[in-house]
Amino acid sequence: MCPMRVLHGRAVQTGAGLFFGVRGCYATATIGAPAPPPHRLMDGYMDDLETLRAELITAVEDAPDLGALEEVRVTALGKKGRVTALMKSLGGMDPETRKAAGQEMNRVKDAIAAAIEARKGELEAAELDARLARERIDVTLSARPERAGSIHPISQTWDEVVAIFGQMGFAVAEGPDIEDDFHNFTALNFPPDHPAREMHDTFFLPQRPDGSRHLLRTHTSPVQVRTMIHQPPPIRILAPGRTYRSDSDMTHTPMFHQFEGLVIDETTHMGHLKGCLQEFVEAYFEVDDVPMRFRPSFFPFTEPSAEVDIRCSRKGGELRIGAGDDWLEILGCGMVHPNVLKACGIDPARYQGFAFGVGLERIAMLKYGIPDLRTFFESDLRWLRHYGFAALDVPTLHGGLGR
Ligand code: 2U9
Repeated sequence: MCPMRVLHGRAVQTGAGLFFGVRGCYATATIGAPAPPPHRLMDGYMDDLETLRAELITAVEDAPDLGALEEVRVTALGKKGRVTALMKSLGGMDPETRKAAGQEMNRVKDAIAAAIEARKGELEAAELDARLARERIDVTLSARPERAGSIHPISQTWDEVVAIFGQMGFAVAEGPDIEDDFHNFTALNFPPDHPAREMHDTFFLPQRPDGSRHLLRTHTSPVQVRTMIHQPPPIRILAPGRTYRSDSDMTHTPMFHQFEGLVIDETTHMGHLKGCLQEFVEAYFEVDDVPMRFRPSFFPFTEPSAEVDIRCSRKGGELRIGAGDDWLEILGCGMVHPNVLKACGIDPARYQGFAFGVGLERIAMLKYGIPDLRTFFESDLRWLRHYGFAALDVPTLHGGLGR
C-alpha cells in the first residue's frame, strides 16, 4: 500500500507523454501516448511537482505584459496546460495516493492561480499608470451643448386655451376618439341623411354583428353629449382633442384638433356667449378690444348659430389682429338646440346654454405665423425647433401665454 504522506510528487513531460508519480508508489497518465510501464516512472522520468510550480511561478512573475501573462496562464492552467494534464494523471493512481497527490496538486494549482492574479493586478496598475502619464484631459474644454426638446405648437396652443377658459371657470372634459353614431351624430340633431354620416366624409370602423359601425369622432361634441348625460346642469366644460375627417388637401388634414366649449344653466343666454368669446379672443391674441362680428350660420346642434369674425389688417402681407378693416373668420358657435338638450336628458324648458367650436391648428397658425397646415404633422425637427416652445414656459394668464 502506498504511504499517505506525499514525499515528492514528480512529473515530467516527455515526448511520449506526461507521467506523475509519488515516491513509493506511482501513477501514470498520458497525453497522446499509452502509459509507460511503472519501472520507467521509477527510473527517474518524473519531474518534481515542486519544480513545475517554481518554474511556472517564475514564468508568471517574469511576464512582461498582460498578453504574455495570459499565455503563461493557458500553458499552466488551460485545458491542455501542464497542471491540468497533471490533474488528469491522478486517475491512474490507487485511491490513497490519489488523495494525497490530489491535495498537493491543488496546492500547486492554487499557488499558480494566486500568482497569476497578483501579477495581473501589478500589470494592470502599471498599464493604468502609463496611460495616466501618457494621456491628458483638458478640463478647460466647454461642455457640449445639450439639445433641448421643444413643445409642439399644438400642445402650446392647447395649454393656452385651457389656461384662458380655466380662468373663466371651465373644467376640461375628455372622451374617446372612437365613438358611436348616437354620441357623434344622433344626439347632436344630425338628420339621418346628413352628408357627415356618409363613408365619404367620416372614417367608419368595420360593421359590428348588430349592423352598427363605430367611427372616428368628427368633432369633440360627443364629449359634451356624454357630460350632459352623466352630469346635471350647471355645466361649464371645455373639450379639447383630436378629431378626424376624410379630407386631405392644402387646408385639411385627416386628423386635426379642435376645442369646443359648452355652458348650460337656467339663465344662460347669447349675451353670455358673446362676452365669453370676446374674453377668449382678446386673451388668446393678447390684444385689447378686438372688434367681433357674429354672422348667422347653421349647425344641426345649435339654434341660432353663428360664425364669428374678428377685425384684422392684412396690409403689407402681415396679419394684425384687432385693427384694420378686414375680417377674419375664427370660430363657430350658437345656443344649444333644444333637441340636443332633450337627447341628453336635459329639460329645454328649464335649461338652455351655448356652445362653440374652434380649430386649434387654425388659431395656432394665425397667432404664430405658421403658413402651411400640413407641416404640423410632418415631424420635421427643423420645423419643431423653429416653431416649438421652451418646455418650461408653461402658459398662464398672469405669466404670459405665448412667446
Ligand atoms: C353640444 C352642443 C353644441 C359646438 C359647436 C361649432 C359651432 C363650430 C367648428 C369650428 C371649426 C368645427 O373645428 S371646426 O371645423 N365648430 O363651428 N361647434 S357650435 O356645438 C355643440 C357642441 C356640443 C352638445
